[in-house]
Amino acid sequence: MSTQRSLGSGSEYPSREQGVLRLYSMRYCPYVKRTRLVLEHKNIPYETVNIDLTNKPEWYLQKINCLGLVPAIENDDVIIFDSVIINEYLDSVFPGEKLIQNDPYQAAKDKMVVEIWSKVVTQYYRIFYPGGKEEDVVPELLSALDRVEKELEARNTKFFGGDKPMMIDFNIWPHMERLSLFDVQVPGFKLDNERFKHVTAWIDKMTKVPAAEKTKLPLDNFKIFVQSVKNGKMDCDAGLEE
Ligand SMILES: N[C@@H](CCC(=O)N[C@@H](CS)C(=O)NCC(=O)O)C(=O)O
Repeated sequence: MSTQRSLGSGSEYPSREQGVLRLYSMRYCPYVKRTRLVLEHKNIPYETVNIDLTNKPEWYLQKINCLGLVPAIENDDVIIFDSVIINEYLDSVFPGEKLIQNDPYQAAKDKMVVEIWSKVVTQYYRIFYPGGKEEDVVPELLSALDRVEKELEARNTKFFGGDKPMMIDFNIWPHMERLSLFDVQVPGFKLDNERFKHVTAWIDKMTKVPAAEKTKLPLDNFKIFVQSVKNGKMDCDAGLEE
């Protein structure tokens, strides 16, 4: 089974079929999207159960993730939460080409770039939530992004991972996709493709990766979601028909 509308407090734990991997999600969560990208890219079949993060089901906190965050996955007796941990597990357990570099030093370098990227994400959230002032945040966000631009320039590759997208690309993409649509939050915002030459070229390439196309953020619904957050009451079902 797959739910669309999110489940909240008082709901029943949805019964499962053996052998079907379940993704616990919230339709607009960028961390969930990291895992969706890997599931899609590796062609791993899965079902989705959406969680109302404003009113979490008791069973979710008791059985799946005591921290109450999405994503989490459940596959028979396996329960894992946190996008990076889940993605590493999926990459090592499921067949197909590996998304994490074989060389431990290269794999560590990739994770360091995701760490550098996470400083951009921190600034992004300062403006995403009510009260964030763009004039304070945007300059800091852009200078954090300068460091990412430098990393990509130094690598001199099409994707962060090389000739094709790797785990590093999928772990960075969800928030970068939002940055490329940042004028939803900051009217008129556009990434300067001189200052961010390598990053903007990478964005162009990533939008054409099949897993990214398949999980593309639905812009109209995302706008409704952003507005609900700005109004102080996040609507996890934003854009769904009644
Ligand atoms: N480090 C976690 C972060 C996940 C996260 O922050 N998810 C948000 C939704 S985008 C969440 O579940 N928020 C619920 C809450 O904070 O209570 C990961 O990478 O999975």
